[in-house]
Amino acid sequence: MSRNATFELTLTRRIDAPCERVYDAFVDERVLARWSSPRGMTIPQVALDARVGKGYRITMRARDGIRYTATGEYRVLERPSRLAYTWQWVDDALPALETLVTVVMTPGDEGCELQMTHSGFPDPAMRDAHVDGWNASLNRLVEELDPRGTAATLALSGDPRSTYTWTVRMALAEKALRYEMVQRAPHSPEQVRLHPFGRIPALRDGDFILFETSAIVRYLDECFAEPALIPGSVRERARAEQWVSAASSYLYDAMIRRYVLQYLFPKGPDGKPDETVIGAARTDIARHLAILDDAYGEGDTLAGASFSIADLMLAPILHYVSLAPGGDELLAAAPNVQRVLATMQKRDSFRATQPAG
Ligand SMILES: N[C@@H](CCC(=O)N[C@@H](CS)C(=O)NCC(=O)O)C(=O)O
Repeated sequence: MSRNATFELTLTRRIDAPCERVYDAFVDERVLARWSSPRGMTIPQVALDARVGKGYRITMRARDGIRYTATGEYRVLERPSRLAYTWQWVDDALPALETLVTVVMTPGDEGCELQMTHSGFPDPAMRDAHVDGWNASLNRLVEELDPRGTAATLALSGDPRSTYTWTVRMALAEKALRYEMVQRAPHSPEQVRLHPFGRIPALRDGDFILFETSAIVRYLDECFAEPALIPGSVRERARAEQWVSAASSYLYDAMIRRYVLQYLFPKGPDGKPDETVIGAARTDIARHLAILDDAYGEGDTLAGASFSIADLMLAPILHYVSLAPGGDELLAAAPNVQRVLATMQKRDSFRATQPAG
């Protein structure tokens, strides 16, 4: 390590597990292979000999197939409180500089306090380039060891009745992810702290906060591989994006804002639903449903052969239309949409997330 290599990063995690298990997760090949890369990457190879002076080799593989390999030598192995090992990337794309990882584990009231320091970076930029990767890997470590699983890092803020929140909840259910549902009203001060525009939902993953339903579903899809909710081919991916955009820009506006919400929160004369607004919305909805009816044809999905983000956006919107006064009549004129909605309503992810009442 060079004498100028003075920059370091320190991250901490409280893990609901004994320090022995946390320590072992760093030196057990099989466990290390489950967490030692950011989500969305696989770990095709882990080999190690956990003795001072001996070493390890970890290969990570990104979705685009590019492999990144780190190797190093163990310097300190004091179970269950401390370990230190050198870290060096062996790929051309990354700096082959030797750095040092030190992990200190301290028993706390609720499990183990972990402090990880990665030191020896020659400049702040190189140090900063490692922060996201470590944060994401430590999130996986927490999931690996904490009985609450991903609930330890994933929290969705919103209202289960909102169509956008429901879409994200369906995505989480499709991927069988555990998470904490935090009930928040739009524009509440707590929500504005996560989502500067005040809308719902927003996702928190550890210290990473994300808003906009489509971005959240894409993030979940990249982080948690199966089942894929974003189609694999270029054209199908573009098609999915087309329908996500149409759902947000046109369908939500007519079907939810100007129709369903007019009944739930009437703003017309005498506190009644505004029939003028509803009449105009129904005209647009009939047109929109005809477009969707054509797009679905005899199929059950909008982009490619599998259920995707596009269908996830539509499921709650169409369901609410079916519940609104006169909604059945609108849907009856679009038999393909009616059939697709019935299929969606039978999905486990739909049933598991259907708002109460
Ligand atoms: N573009 C946002 C839209 C989210 C949104 O509009 N959510 C509704 C609830 S379904 C909301 O927060 N409405 C409050 C408002 O319109 O001020 C997304 O994709 O997440």
